[in-house]
Amino acid sequence: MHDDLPAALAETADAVAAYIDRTIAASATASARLARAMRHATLGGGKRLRPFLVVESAALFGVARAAALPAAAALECVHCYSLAHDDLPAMDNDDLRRGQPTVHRAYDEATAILAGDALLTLAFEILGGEETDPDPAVRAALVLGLARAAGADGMVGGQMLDLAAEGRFDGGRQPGLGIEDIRRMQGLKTGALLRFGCEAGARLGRASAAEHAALAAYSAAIGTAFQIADDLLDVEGEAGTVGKAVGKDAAAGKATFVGLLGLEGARHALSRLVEEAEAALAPFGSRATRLAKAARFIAERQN
Ligand code: GRG
Repeated sequence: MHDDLPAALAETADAVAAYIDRTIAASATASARLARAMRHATLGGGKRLRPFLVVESAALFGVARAAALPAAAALECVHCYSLAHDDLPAMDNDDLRRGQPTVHRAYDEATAILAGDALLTLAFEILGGEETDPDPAVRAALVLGLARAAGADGMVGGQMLDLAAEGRFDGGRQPGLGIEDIRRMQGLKTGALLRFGCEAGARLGRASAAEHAALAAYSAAIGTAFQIADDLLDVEGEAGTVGKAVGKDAAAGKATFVGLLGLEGARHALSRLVEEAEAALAPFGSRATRLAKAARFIAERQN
C-alpha cells in the first residue's frame, strides 16, 4: 500500500466504477435505455470521494478495499441519483455535469428521473446483499444509516431547504439565512452522505463507540469544508475545470458561506476545518494518513 493520495483515489474510483458497471449489467435488464442512462449517470467521471471515505475508513480497521466496495458503490449510486435529479429543469436545470451532458440532456427528462430512481433503489439492493457484509445486523445498520442520510432528514431535506432559500416557494419569499441556518442546510444536503461514508467504514470495521465518534467528528468537519470549497469554486472556478456551470449561486441569490463570510473569511474557515478534521483522526495515528490527506484535498480541490 502506498500513501500517494491521487493514486489511491484513482484506484478506488476505478474499482467502484467496475463494481457499479457489473451491478447495473446484472440487475437492470428490463430496459436497455434505462441501463444506459444509469451508466451515464454513474460512470465516466466523478472524484468518487464518498466511496473513498468508505474504503479508507474501513481500512483503518484492516478491512480490504474489495470487502468495502459494495457499501462504497451503494453510496456512490445514491450520490449519482442526486446529481441526475438535481440537474433536472425542475431543480438546477444544468446542461453539464462532470464535463459531459447531464442525464436529461443526453436522454430525456423522464429517463433521467427513472434512472435516478433506479440508482436509489439499487443502492439498497446492494446494501441488503450478503456481499456487503456477512452479518445481517451490520447490513441492516447500513441500510438504516443510508436511508437516514439520503432522506427527508438528510440530503433530500437539505435540498428542500436549499430550494426554499432560493425563494422557490411561498410566493418567492426568501427566508434570509444566517450562518447556522446555512451550516444546518448544507450539513443535510451534502454533509449527510459524506458522514455516512465514514459511518459505513466504521460499521464494516466493527469500530468501537469512541472510534465511531472520532470518525463522526472528522466527517462533520470535512462535510463543511467540502461545501465551503464548493462555494469558493462557484465564485472563483472556471466551468471548464469545475466540469459544471459556475457563478450560479450569486445568480440565484443563494445564501452561501462565501456570501456570509466573504472570500477571506471562507478561506480561513476552511483551514480551521482541515485542522479540526486532522485532530479528530488523532486516535488512529499514522493509519489515518490518507484520510488526513483527503481532508486537505477536499478543501483545496479544483473541481
Ligand atoms: C435532488 C434529492 C436531490 C438532492 C440533491 C447533492 C445534491 C442534493 C445536489 C447537488 C448539487 C450540488 C452541485 C451540490 C454541491 C455539492 C455537491 C454535492 C457537489 C457534487 O459532488 P462532488 O464534487 O461530485 O463529489 P463528483 O462529480 O466528483 O462526484
